[in-house]
Amino acid sequence: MGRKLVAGNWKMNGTNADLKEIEALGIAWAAPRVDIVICPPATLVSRMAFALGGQPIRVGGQDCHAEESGAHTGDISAEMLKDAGARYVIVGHSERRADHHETDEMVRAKAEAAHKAGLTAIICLGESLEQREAGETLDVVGRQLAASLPDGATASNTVVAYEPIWAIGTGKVPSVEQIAEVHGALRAGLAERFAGEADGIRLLYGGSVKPDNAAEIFGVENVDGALVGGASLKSTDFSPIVSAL
Ligand code: G2H
Repeated sequence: MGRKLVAGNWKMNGTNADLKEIEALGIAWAAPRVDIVICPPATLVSRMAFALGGQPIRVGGQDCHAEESGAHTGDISAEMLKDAGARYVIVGHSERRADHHETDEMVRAKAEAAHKAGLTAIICLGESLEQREAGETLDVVGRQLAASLPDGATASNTVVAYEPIWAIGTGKVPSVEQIAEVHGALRAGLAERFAGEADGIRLLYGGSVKPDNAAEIFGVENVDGALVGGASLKSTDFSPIVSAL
């Protein structure tokens, strides 16, 4: 198992003025034991990477196109993110899957593009409330894991984030038993396909992670960190989450 990882997903929030939140983080002390990534909107990737300078906090994109370049107005390629200073990119977030009709196949192609550019792909998956209530959770995430991860996934180029859609931005969090069940199934799924790499591919939990529930979530077996949305926007919320890991 590599080092634990906390990634902040700013979603469509943040302007230049918010870079002060990064400066205020004051979590360089956590760096020897925790990998820290912030994924701001694309407009801030370059500025944030520059602002972080030599600090051991990495910058990530929130999405990338599957192709390197071309006639895709409004899109950004993995190479462009790399060039702007990013080291990570989130792909397949449920908001992208819903708002932009992204399929597992598209997510897999984006993850392949990220790998080709030398970025680590944070591949998101998770069930809807209807699927959870129908008892389909393990089938759904198993299918997403199989179809969204490229064959070339390794411990260094891939992170998987389990984000139950019903827990995103709602304040609802699955029980530790529910998280343990899904993360255990994901680890087994990785072991079946990636053998020696499986233990090193980090499994993040995402969905309403806050300072007051982070320690409990991080105590669950097979949870290697978190993908944090709302609580990553303010240093006063994000710092205690990092310290809980
Ligand atoms: C889930 C998560 C971050 P939040 O989308 O990816 O957001 O922590 O606001 O639920």
